[in-house]
Amino acid sequence: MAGIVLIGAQWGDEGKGKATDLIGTKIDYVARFNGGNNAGHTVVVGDESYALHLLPSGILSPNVTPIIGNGVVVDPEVLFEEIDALESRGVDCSRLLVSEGAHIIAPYHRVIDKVTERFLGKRKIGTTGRGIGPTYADKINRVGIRVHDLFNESHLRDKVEASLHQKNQMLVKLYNRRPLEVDAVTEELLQLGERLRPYVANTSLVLNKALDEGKTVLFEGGQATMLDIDHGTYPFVTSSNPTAGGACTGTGVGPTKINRVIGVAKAYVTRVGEGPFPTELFDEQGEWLRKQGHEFGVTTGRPRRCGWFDAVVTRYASRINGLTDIVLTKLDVLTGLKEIPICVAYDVEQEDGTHIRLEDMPVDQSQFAAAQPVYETMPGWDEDISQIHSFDDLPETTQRYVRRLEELSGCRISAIGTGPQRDHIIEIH
Ligand code: 2SA
Ligand code: GDP
Ligand code: MG
Repeated sequence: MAGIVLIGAQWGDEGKGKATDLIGTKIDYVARFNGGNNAGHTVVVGDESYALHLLPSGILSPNVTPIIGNGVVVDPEVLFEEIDALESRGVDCSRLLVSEGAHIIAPYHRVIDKVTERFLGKRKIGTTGRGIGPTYADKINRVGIRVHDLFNESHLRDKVEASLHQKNQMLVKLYNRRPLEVDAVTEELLQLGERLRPYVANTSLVLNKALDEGKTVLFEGGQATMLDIDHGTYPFVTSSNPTAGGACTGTGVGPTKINRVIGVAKAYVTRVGEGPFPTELFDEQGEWLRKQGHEFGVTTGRPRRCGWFDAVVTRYASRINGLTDIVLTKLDVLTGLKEIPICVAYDVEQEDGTHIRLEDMPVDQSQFAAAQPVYETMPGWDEDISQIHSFDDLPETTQRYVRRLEELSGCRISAIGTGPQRDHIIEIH
């Protein structure tokens, strides 16, 4: 039995898609457990680059069964578009299984997401606009629509009515928009359900059986630790649990079935959307990282905010997720820097003017927003590391940088990404 959880250790876009696919060659199932098509994974296979949003990365490996778990929010239109696009490139998607219990993103969730952001004004979250927050809000409010609801017309109509009741009042009174029609929405959802039907399964049962039979399951997180609704930089977070615990609730698999938790961290940090980011660079060095690392959103194309590696964040991610390993990606992007700063702690000015040094992530977000990074500086390297396949062959200064990050993060670094290709990875034994 092997349950492996793979999550983002920072603010997302750490290169989880690549790491998933790398492990994907040795595994039987890849299950997504949180988020929806707000995620964006770029997976490069040979000369082909695939941008995946809702589908698990394992879809690209023919021997893997890809699963969309109950914790995911599914926009069926986006799912079909993604399936069609992959199938037109020769990727077989027929193995896909979608949980009966996953919640559906309906067109009105996308509208509410965008309207809410507009009304929040300068307090906006910087969402992807994909309807993620409003769909999870319906789930928690107990007026959500789940995949299995799409197969029973009268039942579905009742649920749509309950779900639209509140929203129509809000849309009409608050936002001066037209109310949504129960019949039209029900009809649209029924049609989407027909196409979804062949993929639908009791995925908790499938996964538990597989684990009991000794198969290997990779639980693939979308977004990342610092975007977690409970443990992230609230309210500048997504609406799900991208942390390791989410793998259990989001698939219906118990924690005793998880053996390994891998956190993916970039050798620097990026963030998309609003919210505090202590090591953010606003100067030409930030611009340089964005250019070297091609840091633009896979889903929205937004430029990503860039900054130096923050060891307080990865130390926190190690704790919150119980990490067993870190995969450190994009180390090659730092090539050419004379010196590389690493944030080892935060300096926070108190109301009375005194300063405190924080080694651990504060829960109080006003403290986090005021945190100034305390840097330690390591020497850089000039050599091209993308063709190196063994840790011992890396330049001395590169090895020292990695070892220091490992020490500060409190978790073993078991692999390093040295380029965007699938084989640009060094495993450290
Ligand atoms: P949402 O849409 O409700 O989940 O947005 C809430 C916050 O979560 C952030 N978020 C992300 N951050 C990084 N990467 C994400 N996926 C895409 C990618 C992003 C893109 O892989 O590049 O293309 O823009 C992702 N998804 C959600 C979001 O920025 C908000 O801060
Ligand atoms: P995810 O959301 O965590 O799956 O990451 P994204 O796919 O959004 O962003 C990561 C980007 O980095 C992708 O374009 C990957 O191809 C690329 N990438 C991953 N690992 C490496 C690496 O080690 N070096 C370089 N240069 N690029 C990488
Ligand atoms: Mg991404």
